[in-house]
Order: sequence, then C-alpha cells, then structure tokens
Amino acid sequence: MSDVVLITGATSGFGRAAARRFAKAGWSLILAGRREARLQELKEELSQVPVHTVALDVRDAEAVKQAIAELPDEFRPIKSLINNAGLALAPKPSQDVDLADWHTMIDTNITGLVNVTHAVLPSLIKVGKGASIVNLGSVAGQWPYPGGHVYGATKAFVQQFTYNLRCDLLGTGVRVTDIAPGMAETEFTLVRTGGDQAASDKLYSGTTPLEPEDIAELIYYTASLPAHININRLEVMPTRQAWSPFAIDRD
Ligand code: NDP
Ligand code: 8X3
Repeated sequence: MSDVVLITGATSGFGRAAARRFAKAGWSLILAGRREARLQELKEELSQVPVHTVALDVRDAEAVKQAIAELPDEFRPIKSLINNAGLALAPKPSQDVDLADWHTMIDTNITGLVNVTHAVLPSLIKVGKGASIVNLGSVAGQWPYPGGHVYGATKAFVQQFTYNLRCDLLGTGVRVTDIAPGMAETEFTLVRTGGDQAASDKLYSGTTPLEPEDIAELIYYTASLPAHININRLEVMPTRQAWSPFAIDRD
C-alpha cells in the first residue's frame, strides 16, 4: 500500500503543486479545499495515483473532524499532513483594516490549522516513524513589515505551534516542520488585494519570485527525508528578495 498525504489548500498555489509532486512519487493523495470543481480537475489530472477529495472549509472544526472520520480505508493511516491552507487580507495599515478581515485570517491560518492538526494527529502517531507534519508559515512570521499586522502574527503562531508540537511528539516518531517562504507567485496576492489582478501582476513583475513548484519540492523533500531527520524550520526567499533598513519617523 502506498503512503498517504493530506494536503490542505490543494486547489491553488503551493498546495496544488505539492499534490503534483507527491503524485509523481506515487503517494496516495487526500486533497482538501473549498473549490470543489478545482479538486475534481486535479483528481482527473492525477489519475495515476489514488486520490480522495474533500470539499472543506478548514475553519469548520466539526466538518474537519467528520471528513477525517469518514476517510475510506484505502486513505488511512495518514503519513504526512501538509497544513498549507491559508491567506492574507487587507494589505494596509492596521488602523484602516476591517475587523472581519483580521478574524478571517485568525480563523483560517490559526484555528483552521489547529482543527486539521487535532483531527489528524492520531493517524500520524499510528504511523509513527517517518510520519510528518509540514506547516506553511511565512517570512512574515519572523520579520515585520507595514501591512503585515495579523497575517504575520498568525504565521508567528504557526512557527511556535510547530516547535511546541515537536516537544509533545518527541518519542512518537512524528516530525514537525515550519516552512517559511518569502515572495512566491500564486493566487496569494490576488486574494490579499481582494481580486486586484493588476496589483498582483505588479508585485511580481520585473523580479523573479519563487514558484509554487519550488516550495512543493521543499515540502516533498521535508516529508520524504530519512525518518531520523527533522527540519525544524526552513526559511526560503527568492534570491532577488532581502530585508530593508529600519524605518524612521522624522520631523
Ligand atoms: P493560494 O491563494 O494560491 O492558495 C491558498 C489555498 O488555501 C487555496 O487552495 C485555498 O483553497 C486554500 N484556503 C484558503 N482558505 C481556506 C479555507 N477556509 N478552507 C480551506 N482551504 C482554504 O496561496 P499560496 O499557495 O501562496 O498559499 C499557501 C500557503 O502558503 C498559505 O498558508 C500562505 O499564507 C503561505 N505562504 C504564501 C506565500 C506566498 O508568497 N505566496 C509566502 C509564504 C507563505 P480554496 O479557496 O479552494 O478553499
Ligand atoms: C507571504 C510572503 O512576503 O507577502 O507570506 O509576507 S510575504
């Protein structure tokens, strides 16, 4: 029987590229996301491996629990969980942001991620040696920038939750990793700007952002390393991205 991976946010960006990468290696796929049509398209494309799709909002703890409880036998136990579903909203100063946007980021990037983790942990522990959780954090969880507000804070949570999980899972064989990418061209900026394609194109133009396949390769690499190796955190930026000096308010 082949190894099973559950990928959240498989309808776009890193998640979809990761689905293709794990399929290439022969893994069985559980693919989750809200856009059912895209899940079906991907299932048809990746018909060389067993694929189970789950149209799911990770913010709904009961739905997550039920989806895991109802997995066909062929798709359990789960060897790798890729906690990838997430989003940023409202790229403007905190004082101009709608509270609902902050709540959406917290509900998705924090509550959604812990919902899925809690539901899948028993399965991962059953596999034990070689099992893994790969959480998608961000450089924004470590480095502040204007307009990062709650998004960066949710990714700081992802980093610390990763480390704390590692402490509790010591001895079970389950590995936990925070992969923290910098700028990558996906639908991320389209979502962040509320559907502004021109703003998204402008951000990525004239430079060389990371591609979804770059991160998918790192996710796959992390999950397929020999069982005795745990990457704690992997921060990765495009070569053409770096930090800026401190900002100073002057008279
Ligand atoms: P995309 O917008 O391309 O993909 C995001 C995925 O998350 C989609 O598949 C979407 O599926 C899913 N998703 C969002 N909300 C929910 C929800 N409530 N329930 C279930 N699924 C949800 O962005 P990326 O691929 O770039 O982002 C993937 C992860 O990587 C995110 O956690 C993001 O924060 C992180 N990241 C992105 C970076 C970048 O520059 N692109 C850099 C660093 C980290 P659907 O809409 O169908 O539900
Ligand atoms: C997404 C990357 O640089 O927009 O997490 O924060 S960045």
